[in-house]
Amino acid sequence: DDAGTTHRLDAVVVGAGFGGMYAAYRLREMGLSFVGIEAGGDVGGVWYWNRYPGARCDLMCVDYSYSFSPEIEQEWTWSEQFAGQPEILAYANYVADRLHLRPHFRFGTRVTAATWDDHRRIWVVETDAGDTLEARYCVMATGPLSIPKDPEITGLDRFAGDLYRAAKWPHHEVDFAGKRVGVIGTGSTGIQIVQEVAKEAGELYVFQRTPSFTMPMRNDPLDPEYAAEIKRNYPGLRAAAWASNLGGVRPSTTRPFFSLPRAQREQLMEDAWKMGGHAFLGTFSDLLFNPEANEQVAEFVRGKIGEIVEDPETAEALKPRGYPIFARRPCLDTSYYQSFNQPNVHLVDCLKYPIRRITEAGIETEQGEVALDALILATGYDGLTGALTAFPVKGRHGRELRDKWKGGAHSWLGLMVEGFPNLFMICGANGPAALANIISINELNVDWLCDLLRYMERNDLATFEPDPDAEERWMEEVRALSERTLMSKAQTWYVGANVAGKAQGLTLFTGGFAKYAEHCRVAAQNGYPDLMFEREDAPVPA
Ligand code: NA7
Repeated sequence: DDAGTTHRLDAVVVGAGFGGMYAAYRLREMGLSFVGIEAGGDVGGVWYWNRYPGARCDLMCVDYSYSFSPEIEQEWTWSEQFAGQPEILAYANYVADRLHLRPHFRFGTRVTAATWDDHRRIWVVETDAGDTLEARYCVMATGPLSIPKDPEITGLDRFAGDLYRAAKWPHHEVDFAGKRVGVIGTGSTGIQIVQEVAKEAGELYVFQRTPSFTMPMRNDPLDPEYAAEIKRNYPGLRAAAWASNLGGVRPSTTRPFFSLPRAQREQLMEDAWKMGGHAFLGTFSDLLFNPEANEQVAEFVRGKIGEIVEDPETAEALKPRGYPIFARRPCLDTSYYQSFNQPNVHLVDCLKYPIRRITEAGIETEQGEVALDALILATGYDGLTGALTAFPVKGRHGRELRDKWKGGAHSWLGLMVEGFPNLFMICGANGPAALANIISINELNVDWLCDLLRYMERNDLATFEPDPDAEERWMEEVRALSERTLMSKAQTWYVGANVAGKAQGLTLFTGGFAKYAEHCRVAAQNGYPDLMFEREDAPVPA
């Protein structure tokens, strides 16, 4: 296709992360014509952008990999239990090469507008390259964490040293040896950066506002024998993952915290700490529901922080208080707390000494100025909705998605939106995105879409759209479930707290992956009763 040309496609796919890549593969298999648009220079999504030192997935690669291709499962060998960014990106590249996905995408191109044309029943998608694409369907594989957010601190543009954003990391080696480096942000990203850059930097200053809980990852290399065992057993591992709450093979349990006496609980917590990974969530069933159980586990982890960190004042400042453990994304680290025992690593407690401004020379807090040669921003994302509110998405009668979502993300199954016909979201904001294995969600959503498209073809249907009542019912289900969890009791990107002016509240489906998959399956039965269809030959709406 030449840039600028306009001809009717079956679909436009936005994004070439793991969702968009899989969508491209399946749509091609169905014989549909489509074009993919990707802002990054290549495939990989977040793994293309997040090249910061220490970037790693906190899901094990037995989960964080495609399950649809037995060939790729056998051909690709992971080197570690939890893979690092370079290996995940290499995997994305391998898949793209193996399945010849790259020719479908226009890289380095950003969508600037997507508009539904009521009369022609097509999406008109415009890009910053000046292309206009017309397609029957628009598939948004835009990711829940793709719009990075700078901190709202005055003077950011004045800093004279080297400024790095975790989510837009340069493609060349960055040398911090001997340098005075600052990191703002102590979420999953900041924690991974700190433990890595601490090994190298002359002085490392960690600007911490809200401390996170982090647990030992206990990552292991995969020896060839175990890698072979995994390959032999993929079918069973995948089946277990797809039947689980998290869309992965992590342990789960029905045992509530107070079903055991104190000594036994303590022992299980010690075991979970030793086991590492997300073992805690598989040890007790009610940690996200029972505040008293939650607090006891939080206190256990605070105790561990106190044991690891030698300086009592630093240890105290690193201990999270005032929100439930696991209500923020639980981080997994390799040596985060240990880093603070190094003489070159300094914690700056921004709850005690808030940041006033960024200066030419560094960061000024209420305690004074810290001079820096380099500053790293690990300040998070406009999560879940950011990518689809970053440009105008216009549905019927010119109605904009960002207006519809003023009060928070609102959709049917996180898949589609009333008033926006033939728009399909992969890993949308009202599904289990961010709370379950995103690769499982991607596969589930894309497969579901393909079944729907086949159904439409068989029945001469031109458009789909959720019934407004069905959408309302889904959001009611989401709300009812979320009221029962402690997840909304922390100020996080899950609830929109990190973006000024954003609607607050938990719009994610917290019922777990397996239940979500069941909802999707049921929704597809008996001719999709929750969807409204227009026939190919129906009169165009006035
Ligand atoms: P997060 O988890 O949103 O963390 C962002 C961090 O940046 C968090 O510690 C914030 O503190 C901090 N932040 C943001 N703005 C400021 C200002 N102005 N001053 C000081 N500190 C600030 O993003 P991540 O990238 O770490 O992780 C996102 C997801 O990626 C993660 O959940 C995993 O799913 C993978 P705050 O909490 O607002 O006090």
